[in-house]
Amino acid sequence: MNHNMFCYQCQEAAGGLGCTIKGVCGKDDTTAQLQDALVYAIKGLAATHQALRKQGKTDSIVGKLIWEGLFTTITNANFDPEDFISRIMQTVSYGEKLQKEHALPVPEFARISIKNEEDIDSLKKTGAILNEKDENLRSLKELITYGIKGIAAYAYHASHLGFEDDRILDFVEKALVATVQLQDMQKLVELTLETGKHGVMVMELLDRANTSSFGNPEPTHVSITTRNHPGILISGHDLKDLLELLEQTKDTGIDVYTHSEMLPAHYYPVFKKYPNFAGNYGNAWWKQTEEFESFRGPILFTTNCLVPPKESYKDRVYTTGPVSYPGLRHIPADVNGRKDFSSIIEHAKKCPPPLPIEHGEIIGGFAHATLTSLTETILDAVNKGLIKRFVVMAGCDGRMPSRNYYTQFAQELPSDTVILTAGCAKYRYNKLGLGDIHGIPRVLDAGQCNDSYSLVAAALHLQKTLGLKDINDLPIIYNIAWYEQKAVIVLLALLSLGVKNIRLGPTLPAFLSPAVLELLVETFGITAPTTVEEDLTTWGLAQ
Ligand code: SF4
Ligand code: SF3
Repeated sequence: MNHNMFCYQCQEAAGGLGCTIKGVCGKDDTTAQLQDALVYAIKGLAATHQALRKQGKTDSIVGKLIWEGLFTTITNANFDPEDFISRIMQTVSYGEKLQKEHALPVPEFARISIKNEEDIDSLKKTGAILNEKDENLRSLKELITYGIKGIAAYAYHASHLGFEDDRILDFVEKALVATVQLQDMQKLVELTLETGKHGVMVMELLDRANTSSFGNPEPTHVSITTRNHPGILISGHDLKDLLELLEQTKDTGIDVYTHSEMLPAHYYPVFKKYPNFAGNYGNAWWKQTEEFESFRGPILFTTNCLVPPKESYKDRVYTTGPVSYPGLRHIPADVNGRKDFSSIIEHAKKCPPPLPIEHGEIIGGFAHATLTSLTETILDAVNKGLIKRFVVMAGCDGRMPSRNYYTQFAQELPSDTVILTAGCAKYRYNKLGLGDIHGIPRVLDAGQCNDSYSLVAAALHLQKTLGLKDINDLPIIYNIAWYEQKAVIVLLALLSLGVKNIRLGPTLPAFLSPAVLELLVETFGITAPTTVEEDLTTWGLAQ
């Protein structure tokens, strides 16, 4: 079959198979093909850097090109064909320069050269996912590539804060090359687990970067009401961008609100110092087309998830970093990495204050430091039979109606269960008022999707404290929601830590071929959720 495009990297892949005409996310075929071309060019650069490493040298620009380049190809980050063309040119020419300067012997696939539009067209064809005809090899290669996109996003944030680990980059380069060269199922399976291990490493690195820059998250009540000044809404995951925005707005009379995955910023001590850090506005990413209209002020996207904007508020949306969309204004970093947000601030001054859509507050800030400090209280509650089970419901949210499952599941859990969450999945149940158990909230939010690692770190601590042999012996079950590729690396990280019997939904990834899925079911017990009643019964939680 001839396709204009083929993409099956996210949970909303058309028909549960793949988007072939236009993405459900709004990505058009040209952008999809350019993303494939960029990923392929990055694989070539990875091979080039591996050759340089063999000469005992490294190049500091390569990591930046790999991390940011792959990040732009994550679902809902970048919809801008012009931006992709310039990234492809930059990646290819940097590879060529290194190859020439160091006379590097690189594999044939890494000898890419772009002189005109035809060369870009031919790279689009070479990079097309369906070029790998064997569906199982393709499945594993894409599983690894998507996991690496997740690693790239987290490594990008860590390096933004000055934290890097060359072991992660070295592995990623090798794995990217393997996705082009390797045709061995068993080796690709091993590489998938290795990818998960490096997912744990990168999340640890980012955790260190965040906590040393902004302090340890602490239990915090976050306002979801609005104030009476003009505001700027900041979305995405980049905490450094937020810090710069707060610094630049602090004496301007402009309030700053968080949106979606930026909510957990309120839990960090450093951001709390800003009186104009007003609260959180709205819900998970997919509701933005309704909620941005009533915000009435400018909105800054630092990373995914951007939904193609409506005309009614398009002129108020700004992008930065890996995010770009045709017609939206982009704030670049200067040579020192600093960003000038004055144009957004001036824009905000001309806007009316946001209209409230909700009232009250929500609580979060239960990352590993807090959870670890609560170990005794938690164990006491477990021993007294007040808490019977912890349910990890971390991950992403999405617009499919089937995700109501998660709201219903949370609602119907018995009152002696505690939900551990991270990522935007929490918006399905964090405003239900599920109460607390002797002061321990029944929804413990650790933070962003990358902070899912925090939940596992806390689980490992509990395992050690209780002297249990296996992490699966803890009274913890996993009912995880996924959407984009950062969730893929979170999943692979959990698997590499030995977590079994994860339910992954609302539907399993389209990129898992039947044989690869069977392998995951046999080895790790991964299944899709069924119905709330059936799943609660299976877990012995039906009331
Ligand atoms: Fe389709 Fe998801 Fe790919 Fe967008 S990212 S084109 S929705 S599979
Ligand atoms: Fe959400 Fe886009 Fe994944 Fe970071 S913001 S969890 S979907």
